[in-house]
Amino acid sequence: MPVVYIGLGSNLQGPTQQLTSALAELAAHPDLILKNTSDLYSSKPVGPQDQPDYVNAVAELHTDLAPEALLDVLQHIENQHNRVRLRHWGERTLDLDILLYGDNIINTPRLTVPHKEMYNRSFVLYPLAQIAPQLRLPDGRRLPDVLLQVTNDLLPLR
Ligand code: ROI
Repeated sequence: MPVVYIGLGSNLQGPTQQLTSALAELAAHPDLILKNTSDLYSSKPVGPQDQPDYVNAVAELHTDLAPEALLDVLQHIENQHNRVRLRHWGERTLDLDILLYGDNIINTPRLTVPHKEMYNRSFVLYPLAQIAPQLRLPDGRRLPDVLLQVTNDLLPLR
């Protein structure tokens, strides 16, 4: 069964609760096995600075769903959280991003995996490293080597 890593983020409408309930919904989904969850972290916004800090986490899922079927599930959960997106790189209620889907490299109109920005983002890489410290990425690099390029500016929340 493919191992999938999902990034979770929120900075509106009770971000901690948004992530906690999204994780419970992932765990309860019949087609997903929630294997592991990072801590929740507070992070400064990437993008416009006049928005609240984010809460971020990463989860490891196992699933037989194809990538776009998984995306449908994630978008359904986002929509149940009254997802609002006010501007590009702006505040949002809940973001669920497929970061990695096994070793697959996916480029379709709906989906780019590995997630385009993940290699630059501390709020993805450090929670990911917490649950998969020795992960090898689809391009062959090791996560600990990628981490050396990115400053850890996160604050653990629990
Ligand atoms: N910034 C942080 N810190 N965390 C996020 O999850 C996040 N998500 C986004 C943008 C707007 C790029 N900035 C973010 O989509």
